[in-house]
Amino acid sequence: MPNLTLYHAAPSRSSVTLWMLEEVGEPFDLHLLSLQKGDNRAPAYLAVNPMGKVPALKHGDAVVTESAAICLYLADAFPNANLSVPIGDPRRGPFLKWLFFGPSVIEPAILDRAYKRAEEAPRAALGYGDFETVMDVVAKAVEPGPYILGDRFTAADVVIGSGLRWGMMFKLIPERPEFRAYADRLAQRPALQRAEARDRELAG
Ligand SMILES: N[C@@H](CCC(=O)N[C@@H](CS)C(=O)NCC(=O)O)C(=O)O
Repeated sequence: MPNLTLYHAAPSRSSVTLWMLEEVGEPFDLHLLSLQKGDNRAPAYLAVNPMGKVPALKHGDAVVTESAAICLYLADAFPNANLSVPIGDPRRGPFLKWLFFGPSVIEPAILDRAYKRAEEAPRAALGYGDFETVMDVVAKAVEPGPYILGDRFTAADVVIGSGLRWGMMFKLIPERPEFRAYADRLAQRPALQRAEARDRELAG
């Protein structure tokens, strides 16, 4: 019996971690929740993630929440999948930077633009600064390719790639040629194709 369980709603932010699990290649169970039916607010699930949000991952007795944290956890827990950058390797710095950049910079920049605040916050107070700078920085990072750290695909691509794919799909970010080319490269990955097919099946 797999000792990995993903609490998942299809499709949602937990799809990021479904893709990551497919990249890792270890057997896992899916515990499907319906956000529409409010399964995520039921006491049994709040005992797993008191935030009432997906994803959550159980690995034995360990529970990990937050999609980027789950990606990093899996990358480190299963080194044979070669999706992490080990401590001591100088590329560990950029690897962590991009893992954190997804949820703490790209996502808030996109959502603040989509849902305007009553009062605009000063640039210096916003962790992401401003939307245009975020887009420029990410475009420059993914342009050389094929991946965000160069020739090695890592968990950071799952996080950053998912953000860009989602942003373009909902037209929340400009479809820059650098983003499109990077997303197209990622779309070639069999693990992403498997995760998408599974989500389609689950959502259908
Ligand atoms: N920071 C969290 C965000 C998770 C999140 O917002 N998940 C959404 C699905 S896309 C959710 O569970 N929404 C249900 C709700 O808040 O009621 C992460 O990246 O894992």
